[in-house]
Amino acid sequence: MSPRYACTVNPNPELNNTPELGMDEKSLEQDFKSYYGNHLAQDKGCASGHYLYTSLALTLRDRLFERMKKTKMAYSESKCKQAYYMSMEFLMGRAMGNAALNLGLSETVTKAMVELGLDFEELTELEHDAGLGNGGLGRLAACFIDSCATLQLPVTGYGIRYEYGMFQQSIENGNQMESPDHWLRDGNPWELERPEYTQRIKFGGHTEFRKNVAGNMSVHWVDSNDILAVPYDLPIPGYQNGTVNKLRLWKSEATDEFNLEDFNAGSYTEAVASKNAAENISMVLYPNDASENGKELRLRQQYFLASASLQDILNHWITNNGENFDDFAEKNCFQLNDTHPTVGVAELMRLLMDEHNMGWDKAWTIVTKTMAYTNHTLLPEALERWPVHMFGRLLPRVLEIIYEINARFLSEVARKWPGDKARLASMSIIEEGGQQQVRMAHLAIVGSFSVNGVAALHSELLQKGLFNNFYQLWPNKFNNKTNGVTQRRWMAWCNPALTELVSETIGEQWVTDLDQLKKLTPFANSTAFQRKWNDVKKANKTRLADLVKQSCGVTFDTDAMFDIQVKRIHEYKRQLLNVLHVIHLYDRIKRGDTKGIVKRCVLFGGKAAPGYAMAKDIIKLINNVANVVNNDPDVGDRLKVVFLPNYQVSAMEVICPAADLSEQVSTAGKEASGTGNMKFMMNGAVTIGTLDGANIEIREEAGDENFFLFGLTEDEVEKERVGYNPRAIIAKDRDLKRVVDLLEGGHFNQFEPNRFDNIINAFTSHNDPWMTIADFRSYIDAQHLAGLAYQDQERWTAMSIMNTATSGKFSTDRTMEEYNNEIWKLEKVSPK
Ligand code: 26W
Repeated sequence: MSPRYACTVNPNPELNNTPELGMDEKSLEQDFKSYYGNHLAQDKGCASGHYLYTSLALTLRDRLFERMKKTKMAYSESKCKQAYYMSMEFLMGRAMGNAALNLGLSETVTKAMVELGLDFEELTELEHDAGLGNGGLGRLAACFIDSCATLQLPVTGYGIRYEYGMFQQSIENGNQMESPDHWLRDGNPWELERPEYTQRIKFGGHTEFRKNVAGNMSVHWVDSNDILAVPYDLPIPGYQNGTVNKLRLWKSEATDEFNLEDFNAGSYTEAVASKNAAENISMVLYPNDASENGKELRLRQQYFLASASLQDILNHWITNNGENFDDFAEKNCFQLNDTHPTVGVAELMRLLMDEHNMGWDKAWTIVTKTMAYTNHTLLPEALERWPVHMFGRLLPRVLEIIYEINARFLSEVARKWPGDKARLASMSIIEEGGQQQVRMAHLAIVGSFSVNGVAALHSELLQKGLFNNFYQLWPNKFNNKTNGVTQRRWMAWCNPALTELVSETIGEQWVTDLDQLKKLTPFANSTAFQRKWNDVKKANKTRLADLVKQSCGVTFDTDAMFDIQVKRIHEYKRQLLNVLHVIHLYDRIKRGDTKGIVKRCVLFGGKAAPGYAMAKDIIKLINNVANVVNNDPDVGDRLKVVFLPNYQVSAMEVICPAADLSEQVSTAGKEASGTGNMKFMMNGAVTIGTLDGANIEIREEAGDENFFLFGLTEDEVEKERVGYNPRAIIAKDRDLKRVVDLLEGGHFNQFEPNRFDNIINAFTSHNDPWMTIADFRSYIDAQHLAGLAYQDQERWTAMSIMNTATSGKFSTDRTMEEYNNEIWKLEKVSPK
């Protein structure tokens, strides 16, 4: 407890008997008016949407915190085991619609707002997305904590309260422009600051070894520059079950004594200004997914998260148990979301040994019984490594501990494989040669009792490839947990029309038991049901078409097939392959070869890491191709192409209900899982995809006949690499040749000579890691089949229904049950 907020008076117990808040229309209306008129002091003047939105948010928030307190009480009274989801990213999106839905207030709020002359849906659209994540990994964390609350699992999220989230993207002359996302500018009504749980974090300085009177050695980390971590709590409501878990996000602040030296030297302003350095830590989310860049500030962020969260949990433990840690490992579990919070392995050792006087072996037992690691990528460029010299300068004591962990680990390896120097070097936590680096994935595996991948293929590849040595040493640590998404946000909230149709057909249980969707199977070929299904899809397509018109000025015909690829822009995801197909269609239409071509509206969306030049070139290419295609009268409405700017969670809520065809076209073996693929499937889109990530499991569930498969398998990709010759493939394929000729002839960059040379050089190179050209023919053929299937509306609708009906596996409710049964082993606790 921070001294600033120490209890100074004996509280009147009556204070804790807060009267229960009403859940009826009248109570909501009254509270809304009170927030609007009193708390926000609004009067007759202009009714700014901001105040209206805030009044409703505060009204709902009260009801969330009321339940959060009860949930916390239930956990502490039952003394249950708890798990902590540690993640540098929580891509929450908007909170209001989800809060109303999970509180069971959707209808009541809608009515109450009508009474006040307001529109609930309009109010929800005023909310700024909480974009505290890059993509899949961050959104997964958000879906996970939603499911944990719904399953009544005692799980807390720990993350960083970035002042600036994922950058805002706009498009100028076809190029991506970035601007800062100051999402907190208008305040965040969903958060509660808890300064009493402030933690102190050390950086820099050095270590000293001292002997105490008893002759025992102790280590002291001294002369450090400390900063403060102040927690902000966000309520995470379960679905209509009274449980509200919490997401605790840390903000960095300067300590008051920060730079006391400057202060004493008379540099008052400099001393105050140096607060900035401390506050920088939680200032901005790093916008790179899948490429580590070794920046010092990023390591500071990681340590800040790990240390603040672990101290918080230890303090809580000590409040209840004193300095007795005997049961700590039975009662606590940490799930590390990729290697980003992995410095926590060494930090927990440090806290237990240096701050709580524990010996190495006992501390190590606790660490290795409580830490579990999830890997989210096989791409070597995404595996985090930190230069040892930087690590040591920033976190001297933590580096010493890592060295000791490594020494003990390597002697275990040497016992198993005597004399195998090469293996020792490849498994070491410290990478030698050139500049020494700390390999965070190795630290995570050594320090954890569980290591999992995020889809069956991915987990298999981890064991066979990347982490094979570790798998040989500890086969039992390794397991798979196929990802999912929460159907509360990704169906019930974002697709109300489908929700109504599904619920009136099979009941409402699917909202908490997604396997129930199987019950739709018998309706797949019913004419009456198909008609209703198509009406829903049509209405959702109209909603998306409006958004496209408004943001891109392009008209989408809702009779056309909506063909959609939205995700981060990355070469391995092969937006380029999709563009080549678009150019192919354009070429055919121009030549009058339109047999079997279905009307298509192709939509792209996604952000490129600001430093990733090739990804930015791909955005430019999409826009240039779109420009040519959309303005060619010969093409007309046969083909439309747009790049929708600023793709984010709230945009996906409009996009996925409207999709007909879901593009999941990564090079096999490269996409760990994918989760957008699951959102599309749930909402009745049919996938065109490779045998990669969770696509494999999607196809297994949906059946081959409801999935458009193409491309090399992971094995084949690796074989084809040898002697790969894209130019030879191009020369032999007339369609492909014409596409490449158009590109090389500058057809899409008439006034920008050589603009796409880098792209052309990349996909025609013998060394193209993504093998785009190798999959072209097979992709074009699959696209053709998809087009034919779409023309047979009855067949297509049946496929669409079957995709939704078989999407049950891809609920994070299932994923969380598996994490819990096989890793966390928590008991479910419901509040009174
Ligand atoms: C060091 C920078 C950095 C940042 C983020 C490296 C790597 C990442 C993540 C691992 C990138 C990511 O979001 N991975 C995605 O995780 C999803 C959830 O498991 C998977 O569905 C995606 O396939 C995977 O790309």
